[in-house]
Amino acid sequence: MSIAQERRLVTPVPGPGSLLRLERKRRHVADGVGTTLPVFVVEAGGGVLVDVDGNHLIDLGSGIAVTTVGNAAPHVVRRASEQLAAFTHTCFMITPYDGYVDVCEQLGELTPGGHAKKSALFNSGAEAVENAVKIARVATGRDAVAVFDHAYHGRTNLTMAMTAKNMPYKNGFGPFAGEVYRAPMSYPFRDGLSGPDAAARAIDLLEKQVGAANLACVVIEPIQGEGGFVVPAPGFLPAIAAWAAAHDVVYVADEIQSGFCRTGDWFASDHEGVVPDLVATAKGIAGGLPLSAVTGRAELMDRVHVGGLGGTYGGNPVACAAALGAIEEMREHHLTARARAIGATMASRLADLRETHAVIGDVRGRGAMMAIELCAPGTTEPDPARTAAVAAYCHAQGVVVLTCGTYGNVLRFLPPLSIPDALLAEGFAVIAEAFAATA
Ligand code: PLZ
Repeated sequence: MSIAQERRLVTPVPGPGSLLRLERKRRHVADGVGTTLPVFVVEAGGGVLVDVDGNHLIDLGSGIAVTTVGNAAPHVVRRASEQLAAFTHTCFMITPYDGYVDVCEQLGELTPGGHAKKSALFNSGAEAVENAVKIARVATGRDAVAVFDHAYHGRTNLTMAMTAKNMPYKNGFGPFAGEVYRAPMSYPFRDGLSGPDAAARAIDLLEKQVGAANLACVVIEPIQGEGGFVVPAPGFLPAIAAWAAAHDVVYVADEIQSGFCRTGDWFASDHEGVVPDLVATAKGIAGGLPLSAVTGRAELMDRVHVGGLGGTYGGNPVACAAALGAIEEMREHHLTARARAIGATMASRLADLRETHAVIGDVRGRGAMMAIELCAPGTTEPDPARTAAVAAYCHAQGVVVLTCGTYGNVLRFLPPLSIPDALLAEGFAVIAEAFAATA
């Protein structure tokens, strides 16, 4: 690893070089494209981001759960570079190439369930979700789509409709796609319901307000991402999946944020042995290159007419090569086990922190996808101000943490699985400091 794996601040964060560039950004980049921490990055790897001023920051965000195998991971760089030099694009729909088929073969092996599977590749997570809905609609001949409270599925027109939170994702951007229905999610910290009881509540709403016979699919994040790292109570996902199967409703797992070793299994659905009909993946799949996929039961995938799925860039050869490199990293470095180890460390640090800071109402997550929810002590009343203050302190001290949640009161931790233990420990020491300093 050529980048020193240490936190090193040589200027304030952001430093003068970043501030100059931020001014340029203001002139040339649309204001609608926001920035969490405006340090301009020149290099990254292991658990470190290096900025233009020479600051070394600890990365606890992985570019929103993307660089799971680490930034510029060796197998990703090697395979993508070789592919870049060979050819950059043909369009798989015009003249195909092996990399695309190789990725689909890997997806069939790695996603939950031993049944015959096929895949189609796209560019972004939102595109994968849209295509899963298209497939489910054709296969069932039905229109309606069920989603959940706090869900996040993307920023395109259909996926905005499927996303729950108005600001910043939807405000003013309507009208939205129709036939999208929202059911209550299992949110143990807020509803106190068991998994089966929360599932019964959701199913009752769908049956009374939509009707199972009208539903093409239910789309659910097995652990919610942007919505607050909500982990449904045990039994919730299996009950929803069983109900969907009983009514020929396609069960779609959106594993875009939770997939590819992040939670300590290949996919979050694996934890409870749920076998989705369709799985949408993206983010961690290709170590940072844009690639996404829908993988599912072969007979379901093949219901779509020839030419019905595609796009100019979907399954770009360089992105596919990167995905094969990322999967090689995951297998070679046993990254599911690494995610569990990182998760155990983070869970114990966060549990300690909760002992001293009553503002931490809940510690949750799985593997290297952990979060804390901040509330007025002893209540579920969100404290977004304290959340923002803790995040700002961490950023100023060179630790990249992200917030999320419907109420903006969740701090989430998504380190690259290539982060050294010492750096992870230092990151959490800074987080502890941040709680003390903002008390
Ligand atoms: N489904 C579960 O987490 C992307 C969004 C960041 P795209 N989450 C990060 C932002 O503010 O735009 C996401 C997700 C889940 C779908 C998506 C959408 O994936 O690749 O951003 O389209």
